[in-house]
Amino acid sequence: MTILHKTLSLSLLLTSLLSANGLHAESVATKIIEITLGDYRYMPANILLDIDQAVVLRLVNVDAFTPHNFTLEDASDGLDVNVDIPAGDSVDVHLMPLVAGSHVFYCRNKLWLMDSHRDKGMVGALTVIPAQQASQQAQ
Ligand SMILES: [Cu+2]
Repeated sequence: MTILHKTLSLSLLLTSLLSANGLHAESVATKIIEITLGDYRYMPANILLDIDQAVVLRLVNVDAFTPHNFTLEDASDGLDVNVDIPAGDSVDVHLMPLVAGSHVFYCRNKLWLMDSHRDKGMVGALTVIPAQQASQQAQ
């Protein structure tokens, strides 16, 4: 293959990549995952995130009187969250998962002399999928 051919195919490749990006601009926008908090549960309780993909967790507390919380402790890979969600309110949490792996999240609320919300079942798992697995999933 001559240099001219190589340059030409490279520029064609770039053009098609750029136009593909243009077409998919909407889907590349930050993904929003809605998690409902209520009745001492997270729904869904198992969250899958793609590595290096910014995401918004929209935490919606549907309980009328009970405040909840979302705690995820892993400062090493940018997943360090501790937010309170008042009854009937919602909070957006922006995450950028940088390391593949699985993490537990839970509600740290507890009334005096009562079981903690975590003990009542308010716990879930957030799993960050490596890039290779994520692209296989998309196919
Ligand atoms: Cu709670």
